[in-house]
Amino acid sequence: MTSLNAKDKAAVKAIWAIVSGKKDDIGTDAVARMLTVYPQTKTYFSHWKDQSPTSPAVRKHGVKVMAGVADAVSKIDDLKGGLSGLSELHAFTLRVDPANFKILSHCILVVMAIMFPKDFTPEVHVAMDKFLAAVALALAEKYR
Ligand code: HNI
Repeated sequence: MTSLNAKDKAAVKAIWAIVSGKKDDIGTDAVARMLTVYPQTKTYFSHWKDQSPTSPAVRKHGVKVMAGVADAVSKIDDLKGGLSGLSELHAFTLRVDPANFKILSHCILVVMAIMFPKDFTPEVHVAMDKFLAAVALALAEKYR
């Protein structure tokens, strides 16, 4: 994976300043899309009463995930160190297959593009794609 350069980091921080006020909505829609488009991801949420896209559980989880992304933006210079606790949780407690990180990242990108069409330039797209890939890599760090 190509690592984030200074330009990418600046672009991520700039777009995050624009979208962060809507992060709960982005997360909700991204998780709803993940469960709809990639139904195999539902296996991790079998304990929810309601897995439908409009369920409160989906919003609750979308909010959690984007709080994690916000935290990652603040730790952009040391994602592996900064996200090690969250990586341990996903690896050992939740046992989430890391392939799913890529799936959710894709859904987050799609939702950002829909909600912020003017701001989601190709440069922003590249920077966010690289950032989310770096987050996914950091989250997968503790799996072995
Ligand atoms: Ni994830 C819990 C962040 C991807 C399944 N996840 C969390 C929490 C954060 C979080 C934060 C709450 C931790 C806590 O309670 O201390 N998750 C992230 C981030 C990504 C991600 C930043 C990727 C960008 N998680 C995924 C994926 C799946 C996933 C792709 C499965 C498809 N996560 C979970 C599950 C939980 C969870 C399951 C426990 C939540 C619950 O309530 O069941």
